[in-house]
Amino acid sequence: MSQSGHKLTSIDTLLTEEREFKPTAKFQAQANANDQEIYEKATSNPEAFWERYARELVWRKPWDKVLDWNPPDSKWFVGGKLNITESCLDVHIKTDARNKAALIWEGEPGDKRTLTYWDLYREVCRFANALKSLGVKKGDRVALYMPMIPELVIAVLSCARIGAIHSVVFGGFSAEALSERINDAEAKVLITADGGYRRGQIVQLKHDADEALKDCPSIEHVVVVKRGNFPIHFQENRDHWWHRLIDEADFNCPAEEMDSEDPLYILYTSGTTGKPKGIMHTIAGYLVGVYATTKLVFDLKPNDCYWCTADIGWVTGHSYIVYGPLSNGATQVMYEGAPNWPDPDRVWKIVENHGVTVFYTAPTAIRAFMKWGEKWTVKHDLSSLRLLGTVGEPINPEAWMWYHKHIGGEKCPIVDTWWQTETGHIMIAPLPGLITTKPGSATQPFPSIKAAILDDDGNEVEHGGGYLAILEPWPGMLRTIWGDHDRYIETYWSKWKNIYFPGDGAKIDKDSYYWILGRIDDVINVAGHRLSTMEIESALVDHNSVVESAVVGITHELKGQGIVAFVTVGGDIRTSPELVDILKAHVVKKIGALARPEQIIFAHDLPKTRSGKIMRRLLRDIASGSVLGDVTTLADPTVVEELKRKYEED
Ligand code: 7RM
Repeated sequence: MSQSGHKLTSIDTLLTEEREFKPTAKFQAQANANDQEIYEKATSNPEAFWERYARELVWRKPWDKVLDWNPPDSKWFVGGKLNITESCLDVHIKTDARNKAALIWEGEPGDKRTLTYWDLYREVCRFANALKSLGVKKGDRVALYMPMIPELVIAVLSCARIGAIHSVVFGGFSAEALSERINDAEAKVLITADGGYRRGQIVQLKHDADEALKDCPSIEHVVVVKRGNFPIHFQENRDHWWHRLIDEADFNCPAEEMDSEDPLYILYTSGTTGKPKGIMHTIAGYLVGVYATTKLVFDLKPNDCYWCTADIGWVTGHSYIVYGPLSNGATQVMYEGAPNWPDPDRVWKIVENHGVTVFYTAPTAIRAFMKWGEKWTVKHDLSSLRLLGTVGEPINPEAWMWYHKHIGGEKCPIVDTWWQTETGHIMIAPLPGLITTKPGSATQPFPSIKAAILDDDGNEVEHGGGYLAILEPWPGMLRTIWGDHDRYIETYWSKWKNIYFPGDGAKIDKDSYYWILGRIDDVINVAGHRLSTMEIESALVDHNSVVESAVVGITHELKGQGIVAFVTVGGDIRTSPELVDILKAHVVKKIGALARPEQIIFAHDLPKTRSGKIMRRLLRDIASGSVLGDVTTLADPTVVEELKRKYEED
């Protein structure tokens, strides 16, 4: 049901984007996927498609059956035995990759470390033994609250090596958020650090962890990495220095044999309401999914230098920093700090210094780069780049074009990848050697993935907008919400029968391309028309003075809802009442009078989650004069306070 109470069938789509970018013959010739047949074959036999990639990985015992589908419960590679770290580490130290860089790490202050596959293997074995010495066993939960340092990758893999279930909690979360997650998973050990660096400041991880642990009875031990020289409180018997523990630990740690369907990790996602959901993934299907998507979508080759800018505290880091790239034997860059520290060209400096070839980031970061301006990108030689990716939100066509031109030098394919914490791996994205891209579209489902646009009754929308749906199971799908299988069924499987409901709106065009329109909860209803925030925002961003925008609906006497647009302008643009009129007219010109904003509010910044997604819910509260809802997941709480003040003045 919509906010105004009508029954909804579809979303009206207004914006049209005609630009197209074909893969070059040169790119196609070298691509990991360069035969269109891959799609047809995968559609006609999805299980055989995944099996092919499963065979490229390390198994102790092969599976008896690829899929056991008992809706909404799936089991993949049934009967298989493996340890995921053997596909990420052991396999590479037996090949030429043994002495190749696995992680090229840079700390925010400028310190650097490089770990080869051999180094990483040894460190993982040592720390796995250290965890064992603390009594951690197969099936135990271990919480991680760490900065983006190599020890975070090592700790994740060490858990997997001994069959413990990791639960990474983003280092920017509060003590309260940490304790809630530790308690839900009943974690036995917490791994943290004295601190980390962000914008030149010290993030007091151990201090916050101590706060959190006042209320966490399940925690028996805490391991602390010494990242800096930060004074911390140390509790004898409970707390252990990482470096002391590994000093005493053996370098040899045989991997625990696990079942395909044993849990690998829990990762919490905070929805708009209720407590965070512990999304649970199992081992084999997830591994096969991240391995194949990394190989085909990012087109990784042994000599690539890959960089995903996400934090490992988010699923993007789990799948496309830890398990996907390492199972592919990739060399990757990892960076600890802020993208604009000490200057807005830090990211481009890293790309140039390390010769990054494949770069994966979020639209929110791209819009920030746009705002900071090209003077920072032209300072660096970005010619090593050959493929770009985006994830996390719909990318506005103008941001896509900017990325294409100023970062990709008009020669790099862009892979816009739609997926979720729940899906585990990429679900809709172009294969860069095969698919013509269109700015703002995630293009086509990954081979074998069966997506559709449905209406409320589950009827397929053939052209136009509606709810995105996934019709068949896929290997990396979540298996449950930790401790709450009913909520799993209720949240994802009760909208239609045996069909997965991701909660996003999307439209499909004449070429069967998918355009993700954002979260269903954000859809605006103007005079009976359902408008996606994404299209109005993209119309605003299309104007050359605007770099970012968020639109929300507020109650309107006549129309049901009226549109309020929050707008951030480029670094050198002055705002004025004239600009308000110009922007309103621009939206009307781009998509029609229906989408004309009632109000435009200029904002320095928009409220975002710590992973960079715009929180329209809070803007709705501001625009409708309501009491602000939950602000605990905001990256910067001062942003809403300022906007609230500003809105009240306007
Ligand atoms: C990977 C990740 C999931 C939600 C998802 C969408 C949005 C993600 C795209 C996107 C448009 C994309 N996991 N989303 N990728 N929207 N185009 N390429 O972000 O669990 O944190 O978020 O993010 O709404 O449902 S997540």
